[in-house]
Amino acid sequence: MAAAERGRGMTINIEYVILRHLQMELKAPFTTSFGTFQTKEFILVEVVDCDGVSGWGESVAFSVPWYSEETVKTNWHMLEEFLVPLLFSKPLRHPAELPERFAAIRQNNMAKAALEGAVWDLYAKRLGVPLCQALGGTKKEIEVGVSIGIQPTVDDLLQVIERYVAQGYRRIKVKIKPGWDVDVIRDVRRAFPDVPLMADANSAYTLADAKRLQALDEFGLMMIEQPLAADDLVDHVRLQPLLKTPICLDESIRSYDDARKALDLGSCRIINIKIGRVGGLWEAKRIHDLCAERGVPVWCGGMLEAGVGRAHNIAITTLENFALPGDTAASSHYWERDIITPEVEVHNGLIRVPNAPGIGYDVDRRQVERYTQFAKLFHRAPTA
Ligand code: OSB
Ligand code: MG
Repeated sequence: MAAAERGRGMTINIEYVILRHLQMELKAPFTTSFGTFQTKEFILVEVVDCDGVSGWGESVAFSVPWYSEETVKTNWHMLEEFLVPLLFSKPLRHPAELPERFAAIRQNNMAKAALEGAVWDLYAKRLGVPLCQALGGTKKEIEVGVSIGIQPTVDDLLQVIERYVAQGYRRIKVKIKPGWDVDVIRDVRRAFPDVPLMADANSAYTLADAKRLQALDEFGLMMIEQPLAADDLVDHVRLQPLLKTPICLDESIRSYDDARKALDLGSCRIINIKIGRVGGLWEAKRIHDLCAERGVPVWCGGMLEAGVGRAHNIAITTLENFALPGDTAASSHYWERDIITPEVEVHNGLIRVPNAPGIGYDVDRRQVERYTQFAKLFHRAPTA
């Protein structure tokens, strides 16, 4: 692509990095099989170049290591002690150089992705192109669904679904766990016979529950997400042939190689790509390309992101093989007031992809300041 070619000759001269620790209240508590989120704490990364241009990234790690082992504090530690120093360690010409540089540090994918994402935003802004274009995305609008947490009662759940169906979301994802599964999905199906529907177990089951999971087959779910252990590829191979419903993996896929192994083994038929979980936009794109080659559809997962993370999700979803609606709901689904302007809006289940350079949304510094609890600036060491 012309823009990418033009980018080859340039250097990215990052002068300093600011890490901010933000805290925002969700509009409503969000409950999964592993716990409830009400307050979201996260790290916002700002990289600033020699001309004062800023790039933005957002860490999707939560305060508690429920979803994965990373937390806000471990991310801060990794960024401060290792990743920011690696970023400054030698000249950088292209953000795609970062995964190799960060490979010196094992795992800690969400910390890596937050910094890599900020550099991608800066890079695209310097090129004067939208981030989606810098990544090779083509869609002008993306289809989105919504992920609905476990509710106090089935009636509550049906009411919430009603609201989102009325808003036009392209599919409904319901969280399940043992005891909140077959009966609940049956009631949802009865109330909404035609809605594209899926269930996310967040690894709440084992192979011993195969019968229970088979009982979900009759409801025509698009997929069941991560039924078994968060680090498993092998038990899922045994489960998939027992089910008609396609298995989609979320937690288990942390890299291109995980995706390759899962597809080779037959652990899943669909992959949920989360930029943070796989270590950044470049790895996300590689997994997307692999799945495209293999005829396996992907979609973009969510981590209850604020606006910056949401904007990155929108950009990656413009790649062609993000063929199924993702979890990138509107800002107003989560927040009274987001940290970007305009906020992410969903009309008729579609998000119009912004075409301003970089992430395409302005970071609202007043809101960022309002939510920031503390911050730290890291300057590139002066060169001799
Ligand atoms: O498994 O996809 C998940 C939220 C927190 C942790 C894990 C998951 C989720 C969601 C919500 O499903 C997606 C979103 O709306 O951001
Ligand atoms: Mg999931």
